Amino acid sequence: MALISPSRRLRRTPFSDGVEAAGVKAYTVYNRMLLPTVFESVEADYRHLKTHVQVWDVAVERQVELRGPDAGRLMQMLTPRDLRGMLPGQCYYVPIVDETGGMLNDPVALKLSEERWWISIADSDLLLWVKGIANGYRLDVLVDEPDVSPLAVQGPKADDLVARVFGDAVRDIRFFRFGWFQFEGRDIIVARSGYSKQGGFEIYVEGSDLGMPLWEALFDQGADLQVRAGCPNGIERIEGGLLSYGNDMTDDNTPHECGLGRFCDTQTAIGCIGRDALLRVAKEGPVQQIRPLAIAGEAVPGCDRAWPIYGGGERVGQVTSAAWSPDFDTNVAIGMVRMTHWTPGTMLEVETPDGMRAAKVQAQFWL
Ligand code: THG
Repeated sequence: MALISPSRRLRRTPFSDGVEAAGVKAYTVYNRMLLPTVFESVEADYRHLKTHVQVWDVAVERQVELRGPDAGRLMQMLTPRDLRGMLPGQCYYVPIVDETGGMLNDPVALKLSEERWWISIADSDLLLWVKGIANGYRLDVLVDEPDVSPLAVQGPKADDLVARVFGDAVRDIRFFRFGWFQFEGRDIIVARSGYSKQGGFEIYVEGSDLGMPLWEALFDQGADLQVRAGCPNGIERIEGGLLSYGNDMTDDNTPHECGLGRFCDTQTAIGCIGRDALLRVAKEGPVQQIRPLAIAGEAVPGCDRAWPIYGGGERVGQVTSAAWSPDFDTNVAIGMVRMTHWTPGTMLEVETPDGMRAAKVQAQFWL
């Protein structure tokens, strides 16, 4: 592919200087911002992530802030996950749906207080939908995108590295919880979360001026831990079944089709805008659903368009993400598969750019 021309519309991040100095080799665009995809090579980055610790510029995970007396009510209007039991200091993975039950985004929501929430979004313009709802319903809430940029620290040595910078108390943060920690005299949110299955943290850097000082501190403190710049890894996230909005699902899919039914409490999520639509589709059950697939043969090329899936000569779905897995010695893939062919063990055929390949529906993801 040709190069992408830089411009002001394609936003840099507070960490871009560090990412460039670390020798980034490729970017994608996410929320109109630069997201690194390769440093050494996708396979070398994968091995390093699973062995050591990496610092990821995930500033593309923009925050939609809700602030005001109606913040909690607005948050519940956006998602079919029941938020009544959610406490300040918790993170929830929340499907966001429109009035048809279609997925608009699959963010992580942070409850800072009863009247203040951050929605840490995937790649779609959620801010516009949320502003529209807030204004259309005349809610008493401010909705905007604050100057907050997440920096992820992922990998088996993440606890050691983050403890050196923020203190040993970070070791006590539980999964999908966060606390406030000091850096250079400023209060910063540190959460135990991140877009890998290797463990680690996400640091919500508030104020772009803090970006490079924090980046430098992590690299200064992590030299003997073999810390490197990294990024969400295209192999590891498929092994782990972490979905990618815009790739693995779009607004044409319901949360149930995406396998996110466990994050929907459609009966009790009173106020959710897509609730009636989801109650209807949940009763019937989905007719297609995301499945892990192992694709036979040599390493497949990058999946930059949906690859048709066939079963008994008929089209029964599509592969939306795929990569060669060194650890599992097969191509790992995510596909949307029709009900008639989604049972684990079912043999299918996938039309890849390199020709037809055999594929097998897996019982679960690899990590
Ligand atoms: N962290 C934060 N913001 C994000 C992402 C993130 N915004 C964009 C994107 N990632 C949103 N999508 C996801 C997808 C999966 C997860 C988080 C965000 C995730 N899933 C875990 C899993 O499936 O194992 C845990 C879910 C749970 O049990 O609650 O972490 O990564 N800040």
